[in-house]
Amino acid sequence: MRALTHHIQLTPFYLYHSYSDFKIDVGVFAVHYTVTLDLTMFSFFVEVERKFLCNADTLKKLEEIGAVCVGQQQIHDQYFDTPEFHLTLRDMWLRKRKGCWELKCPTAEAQSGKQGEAAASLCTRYKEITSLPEIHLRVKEVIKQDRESEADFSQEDESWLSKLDLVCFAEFTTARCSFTLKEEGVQIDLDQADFGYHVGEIEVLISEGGDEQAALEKIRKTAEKLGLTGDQRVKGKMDVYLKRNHPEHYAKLLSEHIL
Ligand code: V4E
Repeated sequence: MRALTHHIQLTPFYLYHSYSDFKIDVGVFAVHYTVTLDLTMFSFFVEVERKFLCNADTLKKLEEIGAVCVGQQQIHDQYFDTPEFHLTLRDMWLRKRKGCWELKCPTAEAQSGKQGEAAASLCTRYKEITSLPEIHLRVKEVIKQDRESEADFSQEDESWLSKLDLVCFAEFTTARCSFTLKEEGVQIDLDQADFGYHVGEIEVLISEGGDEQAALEKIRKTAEKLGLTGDQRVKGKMDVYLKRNHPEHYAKLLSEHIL
């Protein structure tokens, strides 16, 4: 995820981590000290997003409202879960994208079931975590494996996956065109998945605890400019992929109101 990835990956903190006792050993140049680690110490970005259906007019509309194309890319995603769906049944989405690990988790507000006004209910909010040690900690917490799962957390070493019984359940490639609006912080992506689904998303990134109302308002205004009139949430790529390829997994997520 664009700015987010860079921000977190450039944080010069993680020289060595040990999670077995929830301690982190931070060695920065000549200084060495140990601090107690818990999840409240991490700060995250939250992606507020509204998906929409694209049609023949979408590109023209984007041009009319002054959206600027900032790039095109092919995105190959692999999603992982246990055979019992420990992660996805908690609305946690672990994926490998461009060789990097990402975990999307619901925000505290989403978990408490708080519903907003109609426009807000068309949007999703997910924390995006890109630090592999943080991802491992959260995944391990959910899977609650008895087995020890220490790993060296390099992007290349994937032994932690099998230790946590994680397998790839979805894999697809998306052709994405990204646009920005003058209004700062709004990105619009037009996605064409290789299994034939075309979907757009209006997205604003905020820091955790940031101004969600402002983000929702930017999304509402952008949707209005694009002439989006639907009052139903639009399905994401995973929804369509699972329905077609893994109907049992899909049915389970539907029955638990995850999708
Ligand atoms: C959060 C989530 C999933 C993970 C993928 O999220 P998504 O926003 O679809 O990813 P992508 O690649 O389109 O965007 P990027 O991350 O690059 O910005 S799969 C299912 N969910 C939950 C979910 C949901 N319940 N409803 C909607 C409308 N979207 C996602």
